[in-house]
Amino acid sequence: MPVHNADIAALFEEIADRLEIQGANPFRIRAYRNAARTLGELPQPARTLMEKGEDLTRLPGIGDDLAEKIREIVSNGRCSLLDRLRRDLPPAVTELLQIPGLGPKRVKALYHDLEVQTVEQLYRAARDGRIRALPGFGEKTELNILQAVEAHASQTRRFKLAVAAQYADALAAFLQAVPGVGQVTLAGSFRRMRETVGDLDILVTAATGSPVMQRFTAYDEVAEVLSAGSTRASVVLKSGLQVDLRVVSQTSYGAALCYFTGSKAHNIAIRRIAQKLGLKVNEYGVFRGDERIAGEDETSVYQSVGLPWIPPELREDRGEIEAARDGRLPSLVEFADLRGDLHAHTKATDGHDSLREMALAAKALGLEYLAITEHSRHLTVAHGLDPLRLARQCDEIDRLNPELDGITLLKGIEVDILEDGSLDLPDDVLGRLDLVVGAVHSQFHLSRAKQTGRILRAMDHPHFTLLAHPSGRLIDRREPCDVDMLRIIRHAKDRGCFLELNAHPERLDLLDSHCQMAKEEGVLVSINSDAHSSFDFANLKYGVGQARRGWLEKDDVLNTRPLAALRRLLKRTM
Ligand code: DGT
Ligand code: CA
Ligand code: CA
Repeated sequence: MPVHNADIAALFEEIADRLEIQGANPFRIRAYRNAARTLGELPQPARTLMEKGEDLTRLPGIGDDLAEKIREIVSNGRCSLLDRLRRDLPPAVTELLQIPGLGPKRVKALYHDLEVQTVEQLYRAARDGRIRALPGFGEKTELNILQAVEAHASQTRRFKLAVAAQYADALAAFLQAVPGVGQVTLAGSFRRMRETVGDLDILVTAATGSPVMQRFTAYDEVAEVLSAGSTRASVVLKSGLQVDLRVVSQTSYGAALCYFTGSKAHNIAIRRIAQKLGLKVNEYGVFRGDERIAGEDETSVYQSVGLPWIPPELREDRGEIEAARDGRLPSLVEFADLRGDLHAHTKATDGHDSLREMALAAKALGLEYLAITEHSRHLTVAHGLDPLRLARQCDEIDRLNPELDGITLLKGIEVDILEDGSLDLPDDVLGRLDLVVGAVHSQFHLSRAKQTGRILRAMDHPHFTLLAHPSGRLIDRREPCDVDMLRIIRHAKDRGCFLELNAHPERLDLLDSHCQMAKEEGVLVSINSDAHSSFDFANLKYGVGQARRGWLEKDDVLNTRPLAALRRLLKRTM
């Protein structure tokens, strides 16, 4: 059975949850949570690393003990520690932790005093007024629980793109190997590179008699088959991710791909144009009366309504159809256009690899420069650099560069923007660097006026180059800061500085709509990995996806510039 990184992460999360309910040592709990994050965000499967003989303890937050647990999970699909913990408390109990307001202590009390094990039992206990009597709960808490359970039930879970990709890649490879299967294509929001996906939509072509449906529903990771017919089936994987599969004929492949790529709003807009032309568009083709006039490939479908092919990332009915009609479609940036990366960490702070290891990994991806931008001292949890340690790193980079072939390290810093808009390091220290990346890492809840003013003031510093993860949002975990992004972008324009599109799967920040705004205002965007280990450069592809959703072209992206041209642009601020 293929064990995905996301599955290992889920097991570690569950261990942490259970330890927390047991009241275990907080450091031990945090170690499992950190390990879960590391695994969840790791672009390469842990299994592949193991097979290549890589040392797992090189991963952030993974020591000998956790490495051993990863090996155990990958080999056996289970973890003996978790099995033991599950004997102490039934499996569903951890689900209760998902309810806002219920921490481990309360979950423990609900289980021991009321035998509440599931969300449903929790709902009934609250509705029947049995919870208010528990010590430390009360009537108000009971009401809050009731409301929280109702809100929880109406929430549909979405998967981060990078997490969905782990399941999608494995499943696509599995389907591709089924006898008689021709093409296998991921459609839906996954193909449009949305930052999260609700479910996977897979299209396959298959020869008559191909067992693709039987194999699909019998896939090892399927937890539940929702429906299964001769041309369509839906399943839920053990991870909770739903997958819809369609078998389509070669003649309607393009029409089906258009239809199931969506978005729904885009499809509706296309159908409206078709109607005006007296045509009917559906997932089987484009028809004039009974005659099929297009549908074998996507280009023929668009052509039949008088449009050029539109890249999937643009298909949101946000102006792409008008742009296509007027011949104004952007020529979107591609991964191969990237010449460098302007945001990365090493083990000098909270990263995991050395300068040389990071440089070689970036070079292996085809990059010609990499900026090292450690945290500054204010970020104590990351062991941020003070002026002395920064100076030492600069010396080290100067020594290392002549030894490196085909890649150049740039000297930078990810300096904290303090609450009043000042920077965490003095101007003369920043002046020695090739670039200064400024970042908000604290006080996320300032008022719109204060938060915006703070960032504008930071940009006024003579050496400020690039605003890191401009909205500060973490997908599913933290809302974007309340800022006036248009003002920030215009200020960047005035000051000659740039905005980052942070490609970390949890961030994907700049948001796509703000990419468009930056493009319109003429501010360049830098697609950066924010790599904390040599594996993380692989995340750049999700950053490119987000940039494409934001209509960015090669010339709109700072780090598509060759090094010499980049240096000229950086000079304006240094
Ligand atoms: P998701 O799964 O929520 O992340 O988003 P999508 O876009 O993948 O949506 P999904 O899986 O419900 O459907 C896949 C595609 O199928 C969708 O992008 C467009 C197409 N589709 C689904 N329902 C309809 C519909 O009622 N009308 C039209 N025109 N297209 C639809
Ligand atoms: Ca979908
Ligand atoms: Ca679907």
